Amino acid sequence: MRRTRVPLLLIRRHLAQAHCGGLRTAVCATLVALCFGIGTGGVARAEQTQSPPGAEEYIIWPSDGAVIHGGKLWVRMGLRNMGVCPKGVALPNTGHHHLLIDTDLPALDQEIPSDRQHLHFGAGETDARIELPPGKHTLQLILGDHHHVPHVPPVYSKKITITVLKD
Ligand SMILES: [Cu+2]
Repeated sequence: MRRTRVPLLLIRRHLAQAHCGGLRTAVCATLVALCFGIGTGGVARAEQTQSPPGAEEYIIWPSDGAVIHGGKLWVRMGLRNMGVCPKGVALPNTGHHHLLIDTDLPALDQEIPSDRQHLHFGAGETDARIELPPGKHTLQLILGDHHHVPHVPPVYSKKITITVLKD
């Protein structure tokens, strides 16, 4: 199990399983796509999951430049032209959210780290309650596949900066 405890940051998570249900019929397509991928791509790429054209990951809330009083906030995670599925579910055009806090993008061809700066939402959550200490912080989202590896091409949001005020 790769999950790291994040007692300070993570208070509450919400599920969004509805996104996943309609995609189950596409399991056969996944297998076909994998077979084609292995035959046509390089080694590294063949093992990574493709993302569809137009896939877009974005932070709904907070907005860039937001000032948060007290440090507790909801992060709302948005995804266009793909679906959110729990970790381990290998359906086409799906993945799960990862929130990057005060860090740059991870390696795009490897499993996303799991620590206080790389939060995995492997149950398919699309929002999370976090708490940050006073100061400036950056937030960024990146989608990972069923193995927690970014897609090809990678699907990530803009990095935003927020300010937490102590009060
Ligand atoms: Cu993950």
